[in-house]
Amino acid sequence: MTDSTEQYDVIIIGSGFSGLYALYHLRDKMGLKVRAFDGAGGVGGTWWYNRYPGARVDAPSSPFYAYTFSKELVDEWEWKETQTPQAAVLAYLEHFAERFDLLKDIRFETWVTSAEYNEEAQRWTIQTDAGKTASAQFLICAVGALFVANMPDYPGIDDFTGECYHTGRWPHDKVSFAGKRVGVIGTGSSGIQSIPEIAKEAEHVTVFQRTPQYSLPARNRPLPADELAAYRAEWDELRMSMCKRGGWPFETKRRYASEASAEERHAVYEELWETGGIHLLINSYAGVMVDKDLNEEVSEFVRGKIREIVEDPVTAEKLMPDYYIGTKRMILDNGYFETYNRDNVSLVDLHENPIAKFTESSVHTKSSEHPIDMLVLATGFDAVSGSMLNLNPKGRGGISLEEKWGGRFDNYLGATIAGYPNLFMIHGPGSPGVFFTMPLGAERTVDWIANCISYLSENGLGSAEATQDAEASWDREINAIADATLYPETNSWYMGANIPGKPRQFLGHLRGSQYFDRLTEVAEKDYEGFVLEPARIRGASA
Ligand code: NA7
Repeated sequence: MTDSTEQYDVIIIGSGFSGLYALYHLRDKMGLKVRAFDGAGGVGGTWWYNRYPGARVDAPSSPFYAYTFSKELVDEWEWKETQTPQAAVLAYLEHFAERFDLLKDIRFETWVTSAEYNEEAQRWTIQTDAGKTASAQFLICAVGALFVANMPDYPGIDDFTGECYHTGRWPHDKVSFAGKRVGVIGTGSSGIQSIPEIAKEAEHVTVFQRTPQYSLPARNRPLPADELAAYRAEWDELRMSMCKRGGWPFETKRRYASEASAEERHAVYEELWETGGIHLLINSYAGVMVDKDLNEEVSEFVRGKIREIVEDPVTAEKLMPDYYIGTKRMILDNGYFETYNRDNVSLVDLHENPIAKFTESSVHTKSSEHPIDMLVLATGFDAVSGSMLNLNPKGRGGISLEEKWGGRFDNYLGATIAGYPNLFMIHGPGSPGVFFTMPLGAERTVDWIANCISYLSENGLGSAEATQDAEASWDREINAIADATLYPETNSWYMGANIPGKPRQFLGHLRGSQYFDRLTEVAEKDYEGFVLEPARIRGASA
């Protein structure tokens, strides 16, 4: 550490939903000295990067994918559609940052290149690619669950000389597809949202599909002013409901499949398909993610819909998913399956016809050549753990996270790691992050971190560090929840299965409401599962 080292109470990495709220809360509500860093050129996190055509929030509807803590903010922001488009989410976050005067405390276009814990000082020291060194008692990693792009490693892919874009790193300038032959690899949310938009403009779109997906109609529509007003009028109840229902604001129907005939169940599925959104999964019958027979019935219903929509039966069969619906991240679309009825869209099933290589201007599969002008990689992310490993902090004894997480992403409460005192993750492995409405989840996690920081300060403590025993019991706790469901049956990014060589481990906590109760319980038990060390240096505690 040098004299020029900037000193803070808290350093935050990232300025998406989580990082911005952390900066606001810790600085303005707690009076701490806080600095945030972000490699991006502006606020927004995932919404800054994912500018691909068709990018939208996909659950639950506006205005619930937004901050919930400030009624004034809820009242003043006008949401225009039920499924907010990327540009509108970004505009909202820019507004938030300006409204609360956050920009002056964020360093943009500044990557944190190292983060190291100093055991003596009980502080973190970070270095940036701008040559700055900064130190803080607490390090909050708001680095995003879906940030590190998964780049496929096909032979010759670097030889391709046409335009090439990953959906998670989309250019800021408008990309024109007009007159172009576009190849899209990947049919997750990003592929399924972007393919219909690209097809409207491109000369031809060839979709290279590794795994067929279930997708439900989003039924995006303008959000009428009176509907928004009704949400505002009942905001406190709706927020409470989100806290109780895993981030979902509305009452869900309590229906049991065993009490209905097959015809009655089918009628319910039809009604919820027409309603659109995620309703088919959460509002049909209890236990869809647990009961194999029920799940298979819902899965088959959706397969039937795909057969109905897609006119060419050969293409329809290639689009048929065969795993339990919902066990890969559920997708909401605006006309995805219908897109295959266009003359300018074709589908390559990579299971029967795998990609062999790329050349300057073509994709060669086992049995065909596809000349393309542009390649769109909708191939997803090294999800949840990848962004923490990208940061690769060094904890006690200089142990890097890469070493610690070589075989398993051990953590406590999805927010802390043994060996990494005073480091907090938001939406890390073991948290409900990607299973809960993320802005609300971020608020509640930050509130808990803030309370922990206050507790340390009030009690003359310098550090909090999870124990390895606490990590082991947390691992058992979250796996017991996941193992009681169908999620582990499927190769998904929830299981780390999309990245070659990544340890297989369920990467989240499936019961968000229960999770936040557990956080409260740990705090009420004076941070059970943590070793709390006295502050070594007078006044070191924030
Ligand atoms: P996803 O959901 O991980 O989807 C990535 C897609 O790319 C998926 O269809 C993958 O197939 C496919 N993929 C990945 N690697 C390859 C290679 N090497 N070859 C062919 N196909 C490949 O990422 P998204 O960006 O769509 O969505 C991420 C989240 O963002 C989403 O869940 C929402 O939360 C928002 P696979 O299914 O793995 O076989």
